[in-house]
Amino acid sequence: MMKIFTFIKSFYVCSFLVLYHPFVVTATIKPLYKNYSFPAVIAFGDSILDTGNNNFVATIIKANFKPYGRDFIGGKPTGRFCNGRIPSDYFLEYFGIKEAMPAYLDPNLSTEELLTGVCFASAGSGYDPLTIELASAISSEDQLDMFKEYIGKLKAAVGENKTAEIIEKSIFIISMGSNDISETYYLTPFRRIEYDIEKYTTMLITANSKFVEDLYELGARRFGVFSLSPIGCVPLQRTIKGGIKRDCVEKLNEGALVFNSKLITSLVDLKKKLPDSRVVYLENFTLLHDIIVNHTKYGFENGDGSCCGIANLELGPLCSSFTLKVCLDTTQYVFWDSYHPTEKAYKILVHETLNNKADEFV
Ligand SMILES: *[C@@H]1O[C@H](CO)[C@@H](O)[C@H](O)[C@H]1NC(C)=O
Ligand SMILES: *[C@@H]1O[C@H](CO)[C@@H](O)[C@H](O)[C@H]1NC(C)=O
Ligand SMILES: *[C@@H]1O[C@H](CO)[C@@H](O)[C@H](O)[C@H]1NC(C)=O
Ligand SMILES: *[C@@H]1O[C@H](CO)[C@@H](O)[C@H](O)[C@H]1NC(C)=O
Ligand SMILES: CC(=O)N[C@H]1CO[C@H](CO)[C@@H](O)[C@@H]1O
Repeated sequence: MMKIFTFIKSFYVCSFLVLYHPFVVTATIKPLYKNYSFPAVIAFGDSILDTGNNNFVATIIKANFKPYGRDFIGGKPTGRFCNGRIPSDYFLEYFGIKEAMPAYLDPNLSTEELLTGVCFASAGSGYDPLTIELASAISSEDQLDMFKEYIGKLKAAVGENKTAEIIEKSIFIISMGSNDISETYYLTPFRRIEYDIEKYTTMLITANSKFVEDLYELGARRFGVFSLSPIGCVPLQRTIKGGIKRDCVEKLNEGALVFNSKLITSLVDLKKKLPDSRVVYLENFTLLHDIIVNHTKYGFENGDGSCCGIANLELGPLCSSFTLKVCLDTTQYVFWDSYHPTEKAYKILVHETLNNKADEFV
């Protein structure tokens, strides 16, 4: 019985993929992680996780044109800020669910896609309302509203009880805060008038806790929250603030570390406060810092430049078919554009992190 069901399910998924997404024909359906089955992974946050929602939003922060997606399945630009797949996709793959996470705003989503995980993240987003205003991205509140609408769709498809079960057993990943700190706080003057970095990060962490609690109220139980990465070491910041040697901008990295230490504490508190929850801190600062600085150890030739562009400033519309140079071999670069890692770097990060942390979601 189980076998037949699995077969029918695989057949259904594969035919769907063949018909509508011819670039994902090799999707492997392997529903068990050890002895546990996570039905779906669902993502909220910013460009680290956005798989294409911004394609449907009036913002200039988009990546649905070449050379973005050059190494993605089918070589297709999808709106991912990367040459290929991003952490949302690698989470799903790690747990054997599917190869790629569709954006919730994609109008062509099948029921099967909804049931196995979609993305609500929006590039440029953050917890600070000013970040949303500056980027015209989808706010955390709006991402939550989209999620409520999604729950309605699941109920219509599989009923109340099955929906509750899916929400309870699935993994919710959240990545927010980078844009608040590196853009809104350090690049514009507005917030620094009222807040020092201590107060500002406290505000962000409070917003993160509220976001997790709101998801919990809606039935979610398994949360993974990303730490901030070494935001001072991205090619863009090195170029504009790193001086003649393009050093990492320590002030930004320190801001990220303040955020991370508060995040660790707040996640421990949340875990205690929310019965039956798993709240997992997904660290990547240390590892990404090591990958950037000691890049040769990981098989990269270039740790501080961006593959797309010549000025190490190219991002979004500046990394397009008009860009003067795009590197030939992306696997030699830690960074794809002036802000975002390549898929090779992302894959190392997700695998290392989940090798340490995946059991905590069970
Ligand atoms: C899965 O469950 C079986 C039977 O209970 C057990 O023998 C096995 O060790 C479990 N495997 C893992 C990876 O937990
Ligand atoms: C949705 O599918 C239709 C028909 O295949 C296609 O024309 C359209 O471009 C698709 N829309 C998106 C956003 O992928
Ligand atoms: C849904 O769950 C409730 C409570 O466990 C149960 O009473 C009800 O029969 C279930 N409904 C369906 C359609 O399975
Ligand atoms: C780079 O590698 C050296 C030697 O293993 C190590 O001491 C240092 O901490 C690493 N740098 C980073 C930023 O991780
Ligand atoms: C929590 C976690 O997974 N931390 C890891 C981050 O990366 C460093 C460097 O590889 C590991 O040592 C940590 O265990």
